[in-house]
Amino acid sequence: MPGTKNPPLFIPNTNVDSRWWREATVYQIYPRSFCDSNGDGIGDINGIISKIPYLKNLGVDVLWLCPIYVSPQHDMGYDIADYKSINPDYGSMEDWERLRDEVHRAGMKLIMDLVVNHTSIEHAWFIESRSSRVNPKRDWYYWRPARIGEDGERLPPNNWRSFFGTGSAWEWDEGSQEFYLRIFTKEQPDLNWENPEVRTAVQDIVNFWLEKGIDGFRVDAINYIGKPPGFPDAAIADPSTYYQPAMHLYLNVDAVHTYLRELNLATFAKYDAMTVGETPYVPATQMALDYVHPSRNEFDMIFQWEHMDIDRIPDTLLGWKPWALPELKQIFSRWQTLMYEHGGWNSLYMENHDQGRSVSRFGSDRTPEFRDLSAKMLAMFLSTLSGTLYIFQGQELGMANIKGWKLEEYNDVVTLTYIREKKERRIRETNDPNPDMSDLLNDIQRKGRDNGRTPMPWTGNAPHAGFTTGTPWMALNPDFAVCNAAAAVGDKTSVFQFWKEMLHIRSSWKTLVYGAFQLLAPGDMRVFAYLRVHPRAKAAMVVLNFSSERVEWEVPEEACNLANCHHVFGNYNSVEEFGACLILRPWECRLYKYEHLHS
Ligand code: TEU
Ligand code: CA
Repeated sequence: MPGTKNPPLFIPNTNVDSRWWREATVYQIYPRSFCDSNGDGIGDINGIISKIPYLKNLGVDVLWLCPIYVSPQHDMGYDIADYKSINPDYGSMEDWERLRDEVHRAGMKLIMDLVVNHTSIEHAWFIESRSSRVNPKRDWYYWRPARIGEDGERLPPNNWRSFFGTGSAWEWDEGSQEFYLRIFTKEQPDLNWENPEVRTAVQDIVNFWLEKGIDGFRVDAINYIGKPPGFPDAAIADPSTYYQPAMHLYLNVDAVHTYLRELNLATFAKYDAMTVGETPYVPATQMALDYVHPSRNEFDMIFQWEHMDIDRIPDTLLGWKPWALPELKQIFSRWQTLMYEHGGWNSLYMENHDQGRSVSRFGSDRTPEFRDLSAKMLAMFLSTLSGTLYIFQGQELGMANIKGWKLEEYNDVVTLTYIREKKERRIRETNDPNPDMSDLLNDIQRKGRDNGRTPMPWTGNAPHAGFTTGTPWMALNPDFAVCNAAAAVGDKTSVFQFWKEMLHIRSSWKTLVYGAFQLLAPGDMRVFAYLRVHPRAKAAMVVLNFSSERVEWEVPEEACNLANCHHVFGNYNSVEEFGACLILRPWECRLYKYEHLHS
């Protein structure tokens, strides 16, 4: 190691193999809001096909479609009524096959969303199941008799709270006089995975799509599929209500791993498919490795949630709380290190259809200039970490959260539930039938799921930003005149072009995808900086100013001693010579390369 007195920084992990998805960048499409081809106001498959050149130009490798199956859309397609048919809103199976072929012809892959913790209440399985207590499919879902309270009143089988609010996780069925479990909305009954017939039916769906030539799955809410034996009551954490948070009881139970291995061996393992499991409430410990370690045969990677929950008040749906940069650094450092040291694999994301826009949460949307700079800074952040990279539609434009909507304009079921429950409580407490609720806007503007779901702004000078020639199913983010794809593609200095360049740099620099991660200056409140080191490729240093201020940053000794450090890319034009102290401008990001340093 020339030019340094330090010992090797890392013992490199030689365990990971070279599967195609490791170096891939996945682009997540929310089909309803992507591109409408026939003027009905709803994005569709043909619209996606028309944008393949745009996606190819950006440089992504895999497209992930949020659910496009038949669904009554109580939770926007995450309530599936028929897993093997396309919702007519989006097109036909022939359209989908054409999409698959066009994506493959363009040299990209296609993955789909698999939602099997629950079905829709309109799924044939559930219709049968609820039809009578002796129906052969009764046991495909969780049915339980009522519990009788002290005053003879009918109570749900236990005190679990729904994940989507503060009410019960159980729903009473008048017809068959029992409760069914539904962790999410009442239109999303949980499947009973204890029943082997259910597991076989799920395997059949997965193989159906793999046989059709898809390249993998994002698997929804998958750590919810095992339920604790006996459905014990949750301890009382919130004395103000009967229903209690019960995630610690129903998430990550042992049986989940048995079911996942069985599923994997019967399906994914037989194809060269990639899998990413969505798993809220999994910490960076052995628990995470249990899902992703290659020796486990469960998933290739998971979506961990710790950074997404950093600004959420625990046990609230959308309650916002301030966060500090050192905490974010620790979260990423833990995940990067855990996977590197144990041969697991990370997924890298800061946005999806359930989240506010990253530039508004982790950067700044206060001025157009800051938005632009901080969106680029966040792009450099994500694309210089180890793992498979995910970009959510619009993130490549630096789209920000919606400003200026009134409470009544929000659509999403989580937001509506949040408002309704707060309102009911306020009415009870104040006796005012029409209490002022406008204070909730602060939380919703920051964390509401609608922020990620507004239609894609394709151009600044057509009605509805060129998303549709009709009436869009959901209003657009009002800022589309300044933030749209046509403007971004045509401007060399845009966020889009910055992403494109970062993906290009990443694709030819193994250190960024595979290297070890070493956090620098962990306590610094404004600068997030780290080294990336690989045994056979050049090392990198990334320096990110997570603030609107000018910062004089002393380069820590372990990064200073390394030889021949030079600037590769950043979001400002001119950058001073590398030295012991760097002057960082607001939201500045810099990527450095060490010419002679391997580990
Ligand atoms: O999300 C799972 C999940 O845990 C979410 O409930 C998340 O915590 C919430 O959206 C935060 O506001 C998946 C899907 O991504 C989501 O769109 C679905 O609503 C949910 O599953 C139910 O299928
Ligand atoms: Ca349409």
